[in-house]
Amino acid sequence: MIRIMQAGDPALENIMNRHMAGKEAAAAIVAEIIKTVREQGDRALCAYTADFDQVKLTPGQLKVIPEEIEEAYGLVEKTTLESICLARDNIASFHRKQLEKSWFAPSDNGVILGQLVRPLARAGIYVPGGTAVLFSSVLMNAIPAMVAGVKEIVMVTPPGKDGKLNPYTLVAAAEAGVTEIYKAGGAQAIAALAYGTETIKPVDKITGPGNIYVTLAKQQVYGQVGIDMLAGPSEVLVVADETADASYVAADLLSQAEHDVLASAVLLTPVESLAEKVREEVARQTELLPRRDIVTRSLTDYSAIVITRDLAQAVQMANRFAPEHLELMVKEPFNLLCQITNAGAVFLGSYSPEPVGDYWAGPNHVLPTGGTARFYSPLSVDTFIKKSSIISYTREALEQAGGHIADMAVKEGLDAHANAIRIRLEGKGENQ
Ligand code: HSO
Ligand code: ZN
Repeated sequence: MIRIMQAGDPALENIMNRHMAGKEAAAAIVAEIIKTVREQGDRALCAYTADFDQVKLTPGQLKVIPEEIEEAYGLVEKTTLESICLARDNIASFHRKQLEKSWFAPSDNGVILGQLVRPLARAGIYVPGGTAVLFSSVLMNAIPAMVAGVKEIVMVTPPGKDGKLNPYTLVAAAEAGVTEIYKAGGAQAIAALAYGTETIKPVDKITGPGNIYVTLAKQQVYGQVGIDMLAGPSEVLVVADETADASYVAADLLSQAEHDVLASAVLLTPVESLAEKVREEVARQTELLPRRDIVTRSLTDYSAIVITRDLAQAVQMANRFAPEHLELMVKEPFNLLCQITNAGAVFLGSYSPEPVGDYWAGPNHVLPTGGTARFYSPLSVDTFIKKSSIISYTREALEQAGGHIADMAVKEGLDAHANAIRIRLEGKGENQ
């Protein structure tokens, strides 16, 4: 069960240094899977699906057909379809605000500089199977791609034991603008997206969360394709003061603890009585949860209630932890926000529990984990665009700058570079 400790407790280091436990052994297995899919294509993909997912598919059955999507619509409750569509609209509207325009900056001497913004041509989205099918992640990956203008949005996800895909996943994909769906999961699906098989055309970038095998596969194919980030188990860190409701804090800690046995849920508070109450509440609420076995393990390993000297120390520790989700359950959350430097998403006040962000509000729920919020950002429209720099010089502008450029080139020992300037300015070109 969750422990209470003081801010200086050495056990905290283990939680601070959480990420990708068991990495080395899995990396070798993943490398082998990628190599085999590169060499054998669909045949390997189907063989791994038979092995890992216990589903026998022929290459012709990998791609989801329109009838399967129609069937899924028949299985999803009207109310849930409505929830999916409303969430989609919130997510789309938030992400539309992220769209960047191309720009051109002309100068007096005729020079035009600029930046062209273009969507990726083809994006691959990984959607995990596992103990809970998170169809909300389909929305969170596909919608930014659609808003960015990506024409081909390809989804891969492992089939269930019956060879079918989860109907909510299929409906969410259809509603979020996914254009192709394949029944494939694990490192083998990542390899297929990166290198292509007879059935799956390679993509430009792979996004989406996954287990350690999927994450390592993304790391290993990076360079061949782009990736969004290396997402690990979910985390929540709550900073709370005496105004926080212990039952809310406990519920929010549990909401992330139930994701994974490796998930991390941390409370930082200077208020000892709150710490005690939250511990009792966590114990009470855990008993009522269907996933209490998972919760109990994640609360024991990577979770803690930490008593800090004051709120300032809590903020300092939160910044070091760089959590995926940070909840500020304090009297003046916006004041504290000014001091936050590292967090995937920040939830302010008592009525912004983390699941509001998981499903609904609009910001993306694919967020940096394991302390990587120090340098990664949430998944966004930016993930699915790229930029080209624009440079247009006139003869006049080149005459002004040519001497400097040629000089720098010669000093680097690159005479051909200098010649590309001189040939234009010394009147030796064919057209002069
Ligand atoms: N909290 C997870 C996302 C999720 N939660 C999906 C529920 N469904 C990512 O950190
Ligand atoms: Zn969640």
